Amino acid sequence: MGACWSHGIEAVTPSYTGFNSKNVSRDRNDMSSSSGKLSSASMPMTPRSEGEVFQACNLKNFVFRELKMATKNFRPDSVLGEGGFGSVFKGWIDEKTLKATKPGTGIMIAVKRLNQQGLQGHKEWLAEINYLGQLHHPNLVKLIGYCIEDEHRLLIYEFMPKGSMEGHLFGRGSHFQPLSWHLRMKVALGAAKGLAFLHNNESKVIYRDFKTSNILLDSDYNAKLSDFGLARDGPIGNKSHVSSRVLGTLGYAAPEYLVTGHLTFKTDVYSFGVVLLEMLSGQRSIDKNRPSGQHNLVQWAKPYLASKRKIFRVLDNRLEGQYSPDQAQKAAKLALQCLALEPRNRPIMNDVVKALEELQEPPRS
Ligand code: ACK
Repeated sequence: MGACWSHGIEAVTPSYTGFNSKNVSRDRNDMSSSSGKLSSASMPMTPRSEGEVFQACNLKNFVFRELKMATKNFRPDSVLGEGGFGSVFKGWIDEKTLKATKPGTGIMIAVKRLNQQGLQGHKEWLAEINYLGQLHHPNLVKLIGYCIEDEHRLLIYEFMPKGSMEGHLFGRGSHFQPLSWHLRMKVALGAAKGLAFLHNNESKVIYRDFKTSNILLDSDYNAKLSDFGLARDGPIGNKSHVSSRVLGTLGYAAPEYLVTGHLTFKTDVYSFGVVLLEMLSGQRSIDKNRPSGQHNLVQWAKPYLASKRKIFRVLDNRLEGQYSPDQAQKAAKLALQCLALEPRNRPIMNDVVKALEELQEPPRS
């Protein structure tokens, strides 16, 4: 979750992905890029006209009537979940022809349908097509197609059977068992690889909205980043940053970005640190229901992360016995590095990937 926020640098337009009541020069030495693909490598990803975006991506343009059929008329029992942008429905299509099939046959898809209030969110909808239509990597969710018809704006994705990391970390009830240490480290690594791929020299994209609700999980808990509505092309040449309106989700944004509006790859690294801390602690980054002094997880936890003896106060007690002191210390140290106030003191995502690869040992029996 998270809260709406904006910052007085520029006026903020509410959009489906940024602000809603539910949520707000590197070397080319990249191991994660090897398994990823960019359809049009040398082309800047934005800005583009709508026509250019549709042309550049190899996506199916769905007819609204067909999506209605595929989702049983967007019936409430087809709803997978709600986001600030609208609802996500499950549906069925034929694997080869991508035509809507009878529910229960073919392959499952997730259909994100934007709220139809004055086409709010069209820009983010287009950004998602622009980026996910061109960037392909095992740790980015696969966009299959889109639909634009009258006021309708929809996006069609591969179905992710385990939903979002947010649900697994913070979901209540018997449906959600607490995720083990091993699975948390696996998800952290997958998500880090996704970000490292975005940051690499060929993509050079800043994701800008890294949070647990944007990490989706397949049946094997492989993490895939979703929701590219706020993504931006990173700085090129000798530029250190891109300037932007401050958009994102409260509790995840880097402090210098909030103050200056300057976006860098290191702003994503900070958000990664917040998510890693949420995974280690099982606590939301912002929670007004915690005792005073603990509402902001990063502020509260940082002093403990820095102390070998005290990090256990931060770690999720549902994980007890699943990690060694050495693993706990390494993970806490990594989170602390990502959360460094000075962006240049944060690691690059390739180094985060390397550190997490060392934390992948299976659970002890
Ligand atoms: O945590 P969840 O079950 O997983 O609830 C949220 C909700 O929709 C709003 O984002 C779910 N969701 C989003 N995209 C997908 C997808 N591609 N496959 C399955 N569930 C999805 C997400």
